Amino acid sequence: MLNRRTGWMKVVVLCLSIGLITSTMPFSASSEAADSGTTKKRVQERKYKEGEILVKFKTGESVESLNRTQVNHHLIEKMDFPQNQTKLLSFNLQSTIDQVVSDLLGSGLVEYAEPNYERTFTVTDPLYGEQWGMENRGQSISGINGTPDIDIDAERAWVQTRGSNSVVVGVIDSGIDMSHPDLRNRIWKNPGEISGDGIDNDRNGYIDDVNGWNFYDENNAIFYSSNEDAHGTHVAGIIAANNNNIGVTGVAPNVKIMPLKIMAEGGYVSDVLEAIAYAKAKGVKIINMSLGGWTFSQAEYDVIKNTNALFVVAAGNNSSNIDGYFSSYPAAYDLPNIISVAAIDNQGNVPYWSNYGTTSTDLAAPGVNILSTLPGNTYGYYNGTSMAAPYVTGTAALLLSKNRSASVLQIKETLLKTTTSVSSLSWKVSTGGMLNAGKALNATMSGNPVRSPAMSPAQEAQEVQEVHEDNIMYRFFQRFFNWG
Ligand SMILES: [Ca+2]
Ligand SMILES: [Ca+2]
Ligand SMILES: [Ca+2]
Ligand SMILES: [Ca+2]
Repeated sequence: MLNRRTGWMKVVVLCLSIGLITSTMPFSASSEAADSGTTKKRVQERKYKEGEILVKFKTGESVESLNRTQVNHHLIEKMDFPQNQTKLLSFNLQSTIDQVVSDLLGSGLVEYAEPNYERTFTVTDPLYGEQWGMENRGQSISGINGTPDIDIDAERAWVQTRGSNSVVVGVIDSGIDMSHPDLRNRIWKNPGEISGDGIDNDRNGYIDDVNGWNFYDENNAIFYSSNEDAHGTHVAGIIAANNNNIGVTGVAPNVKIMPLKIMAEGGYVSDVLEAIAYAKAKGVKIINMSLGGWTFSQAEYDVIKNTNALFVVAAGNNSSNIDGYFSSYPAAYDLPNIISVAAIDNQGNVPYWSNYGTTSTDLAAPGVNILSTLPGNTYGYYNGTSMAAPYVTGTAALLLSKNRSASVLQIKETLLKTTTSVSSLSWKVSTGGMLNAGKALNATMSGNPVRSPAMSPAQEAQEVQEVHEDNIMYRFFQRFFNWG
């Protein structure tokens, strides 16, 4: 097994510093599901629309028949549902819902009266309470109490969409355990390829590439071993794990993942180039790259520049300001179709190992104690900017699902303009904020995201100059006060 790759002569060495894994604790879904105290608390909460009540009047009765009760609570008919003889009434906010309900029932004129209860997206995955990055209610994760609302507001996003089956996200990474119950049906299927006939049916140069390709070994085996392919399996689950009754849920649980395996412990730029070309030929618009190295590659830069896709890239885990000499690529390439992602923990702190840079990183996303899928039907917590990037990728996929005609730059702009400001990020990432999927999915996309044509060349020059001065100021502060 050790020798299975001898004979591989690859020239360009990409120094990979992927997925800093400080605590990997695979466990089975059933053993951990029971002790989540937060779930119980949520069930007990009664959420309803303030100042509204649903009422069914007895035959012949109406709001007017209520006389004093109507006046006391200022009851007004808001909506009528004649098919089940029910009305939605509004009432004076000085009255409590319990008073209004009891007065209505006491009148003897109604069959029932109840609050206008809230209905939200139902998350039935038993480990969902551990996924603080989605909704942080202050729950304890690996013994660390979270800060409420340091999260991506996933549930607000899911009200808009959970993603579309026809949106495909490329995952350039290690392999993916496609047989994991939480990833089953989430893996892209090549519509032009017939499985196992030894023929390249869609003539893209790859024989029997039914679910993507393994560029590392040059075959169609997306999964090789639990060790080798844990990283890609974890990343895939953060993006698109099924919203079912098992395990975790992904940010975009209805989209499809295209596995593009380019590495085991490490990989090479040559395979990155091949993987991007493959995804591009299939029309993939969003590509996750939870990988990097400190060497600038002109070839990698050019292929990303010439591909009309959004590349969501991990900033890296070297504790570096990647605006400077010790950088990380592809995160630090100055290209409009790259989003570079730093990590944040469940208390809103940037972990010491996360790379950053107000020019070269855009935003932060949850990257500490992130629970996701692992090979062999298990789950585990990983740390790393490798885990943060897929949160952004999943959100980009939701945006594309909601608006299929959105351009790459519109998606990027929407993600960046809707971040939540977090104080620890103000000198770390260009937006000074963390991903907020809820805000992103509820924002309107602008028509021309690149630059308003109304801006004159002089105004543009001014803007460039201001950005330049900001950077100089930042470097000044950094040098003299040793910030960051
Ligand atoms: Ca929240
Ligand atoms: Ca083929
Ligand atoms: Ca075939
Ligand atoms: Ca699940």
